[in-house]
This record gives sequence, structure tokens and C-alpha cells, in this order.
Amino acid sequence: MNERLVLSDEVAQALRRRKPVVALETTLVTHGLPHPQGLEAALELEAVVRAAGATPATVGILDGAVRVGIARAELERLAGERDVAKVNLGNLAAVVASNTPGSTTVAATMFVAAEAGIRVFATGGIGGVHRDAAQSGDVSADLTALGRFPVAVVCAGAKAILDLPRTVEMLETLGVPVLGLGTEEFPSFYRRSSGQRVDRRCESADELARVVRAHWELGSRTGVLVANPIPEADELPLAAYERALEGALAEAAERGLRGREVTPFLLDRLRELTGGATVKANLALLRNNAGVAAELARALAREA
Ligand code: PSU
Ligand code: MN
Repeated sequence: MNERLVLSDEVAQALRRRKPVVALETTLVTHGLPHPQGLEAALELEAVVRAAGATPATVGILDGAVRVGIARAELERLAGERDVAKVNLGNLAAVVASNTPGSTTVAATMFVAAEAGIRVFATGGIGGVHRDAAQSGDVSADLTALGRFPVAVVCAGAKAILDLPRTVEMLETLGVPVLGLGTEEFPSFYRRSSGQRVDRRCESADELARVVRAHWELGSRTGVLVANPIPEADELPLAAYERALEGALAEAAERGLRGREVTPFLLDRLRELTGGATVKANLALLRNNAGVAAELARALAREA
């Protein structure tokens, strides 16, 4: 393989033995959650994946290499360092070449997972088409990656900070199947509903695995999006959430924020404006997604 891509012994062995492996991203650790909750979340997600019978492969960039499966001390290092780069498809090479630490977004993690031969990946919510995309042109590279790399991404939909109808349209344009686990609706991260539809409702990990497998066996090389809604008990109350969202979006516009800083800014303002409720919801949906991803990886490994 590729010497810039360093697999931990555990991940390498699991892949060699065709055991179920679940990739995990690190941007949510460094940019999506406040310190030290990001680190705690990363460790907890690894534990959830293990408890469900799969091997976690947390992806990050350290010492000039992309690491697939990072040890606890390294994760602590990444979470503890300031100025960790948020890495997507465009700046990956620059961060690796400059020997600076980086955390991988959904886009970069999908790319790395595909290169490493990992088929399943759990995150919180994907990036998508931003609400002001008509002016700013801001469309997340997560969508590009979904259209390009054959990895099943388990998420709670896309954050409602985005333009969800246009995000769902774009997934269709890219030919990415959107499968709802126990739902017909595309979830909106902190909420179970969005008014948008999924392509197909599935009731179990086995059913998800059948569709995912069919997609790739047909010869498609795109990703598959598994939309797993936040548990009902963990949803944010709608009114409080909408108020906070309005405030956060207005502030981002006022400050003229652009590019990679937009999503972390909005997440952080939502946290402040809801008194930490968004972080609690975020952690709940992350755990939920890690569990489903592990089950999906196991179902895919069984059929292999
Ligand atoms: N979901 C979360 N927290 C996050 C993100 C997603 O719960 O921090 C991150 C993911 O890493 C995703 C990125 O890839 O935000 C999208 O950023 P952008 O909109 O700049 O593409
Ligand atoms: Mn963007």
C-alpha cells in the first residue's frame, strides 16, 4: 500500500481477516465539540463500536502521515493541540506534506477509508449545501466525496444549518443512495424530521447491508448514505432550536464568515445559544450512529 497511509496493527489485522471495521472521523473531535468533550466523544465512539463487535478505525493526520486507527495517546495529542487543520479533500496533501496535525472531515475520512479498504464509516451529520450557497458557493466537499468513494456513511442526516432540500437534491444528482433506517424522512441532525424524503426505508442492518451490497455489486462506485435519526428522547425541542439557529446564522452572516470556519462557528454558537443542549444531542446521535455502523459492518462482513 501507500506509505503515507499508516494503519494501526489492530486495523490492519482486522482488514486482513475480513473482520468488520468502522472508520471514525476526527473533525468532530477538534472542531465540532468543545474541548475536552471532543476527546471523550472519540473514545466513547470507539468503545461503542467495539461493544457492538467491530474494530474502530479513527482517522487523523500526525507527523506527516494519515493514520488509520490512532492510539489513545495520539488522540489526546490531536485533541489537545491548538491550530489543528480541518482537513477535507483539497488541503489533505498540504497538511500531510507540512508535517502539521490535521483532523479529517467526512470528505477526507471517506477518501482514506476507501483507500484503506474500509467500507463503513460513522459520523454525526454530513456537510452539504449551505443556505447562502447561491452567493457564497459553499457546498461541502462531503458531497463530492459521497459521489466518489464507495463507503457507507452512517449519519443523522445533515445539520439544519444547511439548505436541506438542496442537499438532498445534490445527493440525487451525485447518484448517492439515501437509505433511512426506520424512517421515510431525511433526518436533520438534532431533529428526526426535515420534510425531505429518503430513497428507501430499511428496517434493519441486514436490510441496509443488502442494499449497500447490491449498489456496489451493480458496479456503482459512489458512497451510500445511511440516515439514522436521532433517538426521540434526545431530540432538541423545535422552538428553542429554531430560535438559536436563526441567531447563529445571522451572526455568521454579519461576520462575513467563509469556507471551513462556517460550520464550526455555527455549531459553537448553537451550543452557547441552547445552553449546551446541542452538544448533548450531538453526543447522543453520534453514539447511535456508531452502533448502527458496527452492525452494518458486521452484516456486510457476514455476507462477504
Ligand atoms: N457533524 C458533526 N460535527 C462536525 C461535523 C459534522 O456533528 O463537526 C464536521 C464533519 O467533519 C463534516 C464537516 O465533514 O463538519 C463539514 O464541514 P464543511 O461544512 O466545512 O464541509
Ligand atoms: Mn464549506
